[in-house]
Amino acid sequence: MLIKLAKASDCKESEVTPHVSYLSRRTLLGGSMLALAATGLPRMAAADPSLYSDVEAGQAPRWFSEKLPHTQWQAMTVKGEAITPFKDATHYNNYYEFGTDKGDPAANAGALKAEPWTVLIDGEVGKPGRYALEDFMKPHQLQERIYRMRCVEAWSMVIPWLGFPLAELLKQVEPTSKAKYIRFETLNDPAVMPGQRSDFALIQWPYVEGLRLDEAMNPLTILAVGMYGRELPNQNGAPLRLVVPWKYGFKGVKSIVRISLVSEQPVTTWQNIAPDEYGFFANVNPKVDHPRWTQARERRLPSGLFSPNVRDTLMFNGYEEEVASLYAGMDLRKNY
Ligand SMILES: Nc1nc2c(c(=O)[nH]1)N[C@H]1C(S)=C(S)[C@@H](COP(=O)(O)O)O[C@H]1N2
Ligand SMILES: [Mo]
Repeated sequence: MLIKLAKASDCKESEVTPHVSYLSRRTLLGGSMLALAATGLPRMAAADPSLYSDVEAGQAPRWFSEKLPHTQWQAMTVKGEAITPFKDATHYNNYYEFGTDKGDPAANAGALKAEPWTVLIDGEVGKPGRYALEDFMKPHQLQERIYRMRCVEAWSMVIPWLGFPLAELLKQVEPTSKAKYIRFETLNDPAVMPGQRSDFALIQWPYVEGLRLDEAMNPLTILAVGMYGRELPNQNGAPLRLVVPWKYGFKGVKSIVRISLVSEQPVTTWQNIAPDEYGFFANVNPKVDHPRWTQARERRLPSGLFSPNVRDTLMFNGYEEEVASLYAGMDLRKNY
C-alpha cells in the first residue's frame, strides 16, 4: 500500500485537544454538562524473540506461559510500517482510571492485580457464567496480530498484539436471537484506580464500550491478553482488553471484567460524555473530522518536534477491504 507523507505542518500536536483537555474545559465551563481470517493462514514459525528486543520482561501467569509456545505468530501484519518501540507503546497511554497524563498509566498501574482475574459473561446468552481467566482462555490458541492503532487524538502506533478472535468466544457462549450488541466493562476498583476516586467526576465509572454484533464477529476483532510476545503490561489493559483496529482507540476497552450480550445499543463512556464528538461507531475516517481538528492525518509515534512523523490517515485505518461491507448503506457522517 502506498502511503503519501503529509506535510509536517498539517498535524501539529498543539492543534489537537486530548480527551482530557476537553473534560477540564467542560469543568471550567461549569461542570454541569456532563484481511483476512487468520484461521485460513498457514501457521508461521515462531517469531524470533529478539524481534522485540527492547521489551521489558513481565511476570506472566502460568496459563499464559503455557500457551505462548503454541502461538500462531504474525497471523496478521502491517506491511512496510515499523512496529512502534515497546517503550512508546507502554509509556504513552490513555487509561484514565490511572490518571490523565500520558505517563500516568505506566507510573500508577502497577497496583492493579491482574492475577487472579474473573470475567462475567451475562445477558442474552445461552451459557452465562463467571469464569476464572485461565478457564476463560482454555479453548483459545493465541495469535499474533500486528495492527495499526489510531487514537481519536490523531496519534497512532503499530502494535503486535497477542489474542484470539472475539468471534470464537461468542460462538462458545451462544448468543440468543435477542442479542444485537455486545457491551464491555472495565474493572471498577477505586482503591487501586486513583482516577476513580478523584473528583474527576465527568466519567461515570466503570468505563464501558460496545460493538454491534456483526462488528464483534468480524475476524479482525480480538480480545488481547498480550503484546510484544509477552503478557499485557497493566497500563495497556492487563489482563484482558478489546482491540478493534479499524476504530478509534477509545473503543479498545481495557482490563475487562464483564462481557454482556444485549438487545439495545449500549451507552458507551465517551459517547455519554460528548455525544457530538465521540460516536458509538467511532470508525477511523479521514473524511469525517472531529469538530475541533482534522482526522485526515496522524502523528505516528515516536514523533518529535523535529521528526513529527506525520502520515495520512487511511479509511477504516487501512482495513477497508475487511470491514467496509459492515457499513454498506450507512451514512458515515451521521453514524460517526
Ligand atoms: N478502561 C479504559 N480503557 C481505555 C481507555 C481508558 O481511559 N480506560 N482509554 C482508551 C483510549 S482513548 C485509547 S487511545 C486506548 C489506548 O490504548 P494503549 O494505552 O494501550 O495504547 O485505550 C482505550 N481504552
Ligand atoms: Mo484515544
